[in-house]
Amino acid sequence: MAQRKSKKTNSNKTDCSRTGMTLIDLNRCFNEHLFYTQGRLPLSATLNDHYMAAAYTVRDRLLHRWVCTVRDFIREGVKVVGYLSAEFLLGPHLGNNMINLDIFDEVREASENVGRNLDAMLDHEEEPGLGNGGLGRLAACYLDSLATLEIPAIGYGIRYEFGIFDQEIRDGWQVEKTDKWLRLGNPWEIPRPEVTYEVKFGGHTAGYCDDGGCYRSRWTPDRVVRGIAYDTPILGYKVNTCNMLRLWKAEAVESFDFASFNVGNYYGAVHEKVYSENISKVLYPNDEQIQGKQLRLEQQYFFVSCSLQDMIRLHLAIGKSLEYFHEEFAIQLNDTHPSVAVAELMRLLVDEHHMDWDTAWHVTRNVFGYTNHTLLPEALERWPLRLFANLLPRHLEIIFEINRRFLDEVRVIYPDDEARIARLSLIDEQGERYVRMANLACVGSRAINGVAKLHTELLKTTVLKDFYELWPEKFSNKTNGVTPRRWMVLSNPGLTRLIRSRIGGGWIKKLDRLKRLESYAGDDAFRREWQAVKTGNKQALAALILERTGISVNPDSMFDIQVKRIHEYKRQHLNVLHVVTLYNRLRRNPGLDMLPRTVIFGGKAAPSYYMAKLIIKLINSVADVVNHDPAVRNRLKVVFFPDFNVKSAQKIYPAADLSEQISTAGKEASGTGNMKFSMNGALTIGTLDGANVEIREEVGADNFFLFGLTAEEVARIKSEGYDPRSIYLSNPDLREAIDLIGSGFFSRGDPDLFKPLVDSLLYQDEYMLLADYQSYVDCQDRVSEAYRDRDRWTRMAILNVARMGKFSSDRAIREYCREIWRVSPNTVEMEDFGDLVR
Ligand code: 4GP
Repeated sequence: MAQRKSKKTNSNKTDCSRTGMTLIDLNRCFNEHLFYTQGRLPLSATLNDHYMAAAYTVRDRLLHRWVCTVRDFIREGVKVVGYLSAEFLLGPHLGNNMINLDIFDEVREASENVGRNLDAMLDHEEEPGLGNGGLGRLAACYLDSLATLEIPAIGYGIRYEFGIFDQEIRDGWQVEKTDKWLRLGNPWEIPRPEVTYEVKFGGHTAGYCDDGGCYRSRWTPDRVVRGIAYDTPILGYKVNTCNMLRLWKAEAVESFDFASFNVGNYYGAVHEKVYSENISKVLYPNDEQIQGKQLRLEQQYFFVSCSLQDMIRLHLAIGKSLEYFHEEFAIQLNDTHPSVAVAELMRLLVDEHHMDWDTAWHVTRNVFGYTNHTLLPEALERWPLRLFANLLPRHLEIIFEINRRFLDEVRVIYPDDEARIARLSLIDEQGERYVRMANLACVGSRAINGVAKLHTELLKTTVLKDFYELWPEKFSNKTNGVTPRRWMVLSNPGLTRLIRSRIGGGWIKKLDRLKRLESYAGDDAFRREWQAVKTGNKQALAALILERTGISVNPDSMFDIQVKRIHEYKRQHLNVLHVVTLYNRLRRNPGLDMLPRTVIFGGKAAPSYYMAKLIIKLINSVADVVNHDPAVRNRLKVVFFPDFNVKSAQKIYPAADLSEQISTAGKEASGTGNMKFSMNGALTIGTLDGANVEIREEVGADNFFLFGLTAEEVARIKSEGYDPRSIYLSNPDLREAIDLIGSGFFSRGDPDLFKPLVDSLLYQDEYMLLADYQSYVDCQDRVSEAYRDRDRWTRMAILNVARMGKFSSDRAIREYCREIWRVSPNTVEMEDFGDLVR
């Protein structure tokens, strides 16, 4: 055993409890942490003590690799990726790190040796929910792939004290609860009180002449906040590269205002502390109400400024001049949230490091890349000019100067095209003036990308059309991907074992190798084993559903699942219309031979998004009626799984038979849940939207249930005048479903409850549910038909998994590295630090 383990890693020591990888080392380390870190004897240790001891045991191994990685950062002078993101939706660390260290079985044994079940410990971990959904989870997958591909990288973000709210369901409604993820401590982070930067806000600017006679601007702020670094190690899969995620916590520069304190004003004295700490207090749910929230802009500027100051410090530490900053760092802007970085880097270079404007602009324009994640107009950030000027007066001056120079260039290319110039301007001047963050990101970056082929094409022809016409060479597509480590190996151990038994484990790093599974699709024995794995996963989910909701579901029914944020464009209510249609069929014909289905929903609604919350209430109301109607006889069950997050997602994706990806074509930028479902052997029912298009291309049209209008058709019908009411009037099944909802049947006789939803469908139907209804229902009938032939279904599922290679985040990161960041891997050699680590 010891022999085998020492081969697995570069750490060939077998006698070191802090770095060794044998069961003996791990056992010893675990007990030491229980005793010396938690201060417990095994007999008195709680589940939390055991979890902490396991976490520290694993963390010791990460830190060993981290130290070696950092040593290379400095020694090699390698180019580093700085990934700036306001969100990192990491999910629990323990299991993932055990997978990446390849010590899962050993830690399981070590925990059993102290009488603790590993699953209970994994379950105990609070996940850092530092993100809303897709964009934040993508950032987490990308960190995993960067480390796995041995690319030196630092993720930069905010250490929110409260992450995305916890969702409870009360009387069918969503209720938001504060996410207190730090309550029991966080063993995965290392505070760095010595790595701090000051961030200024407000005040005014004044011009002055420096010693060399140069005109400069001096910013006198009215408030200064300190950012403190908290580092989380991010280890790659079976490599020694351990990158870091550096999150900033805001603190007051002086915790107490002694002047106030001395005159007895205690509350006045702590005011600044409380005020400053607010900045990293809470993650904003991505809500329409965000626009105009000063604290949100403060958060963005706060983490961007700390991160850029940190990168500049690291750059100067290796003895290089700042003129070469863009050769040592590639900085990615994860959406527009960090795009104030363009102005801040200019400020740091010009004002603080006294670089001339042109050189600074050259560096800035060459260091940034910008990823756009959404076409929804309400999500395109813009800040009222007044608010921006009050908070960041110097940055506004810089933005004006960038804009002046930029528009001069544009005028040369498009003389007299004032309309185009107005559209390209960094400042929106129609009515109240705004700073347009997407425009700032485009002007300040050397590369701009969308996140799926269709999305990138739509970017070029709609929201960023003018920029595309100006700089076509800056644009490229980088279709999203997800990490198979978390989303297959960790979430679906049964499937992983089965796949390994046939084609080995090479696919975990080279997902294309799953192709080799294709030849097993026709193998009876393999298909049976495959079905057994799926059934096991469904039984586990059924148990969890019972525990969380009290609803008992039948694992032999088809698990038809839609989990994602609740939004009208994602059309959870189209799924509900299908459920009601099935229910109507059963009411009409109680003896109907219907394929039993369990329709499972999950997802959070932004707290101020009324329609999304009403959709949750509708799902629960329909569930209540359908699940209790004896006439249904368990042929249809509806579940709303509360508090969908990374942890529960790991149990949900592997249990799905059918994946619902039913957004209005042209609205979902990419989607990544669609990839996770498919990798776990679910078949997709979907529209030609986002990455669905490419998933279908890969798995083959025969293995994908397609329905609905295309993005082009959506646009055309809209422009010709869309009339949802005429569809309602001409389709009896649709009318029956909508009328049943409108009648109060699902709302204890109250016809008003769902009226806003019904009216919005009948009179606007912005997301064209009615136009796609019949096509969706027909497609669902084909799904049921296909599922009845279990062998055929399983064959299709195997082919789906076999052909998902493209959707590994490793592929996506390789493309970013090659085409945007121009960085290459650096193999980290382990070093035995002698007595230092014994
Ligand atoms: C999401 C997009 O809605 C989703 O389609 C995409 O897969 C994901 O980003 C990652 O690229 N956008 C957001 C957001 O999460 O906040 O805009």
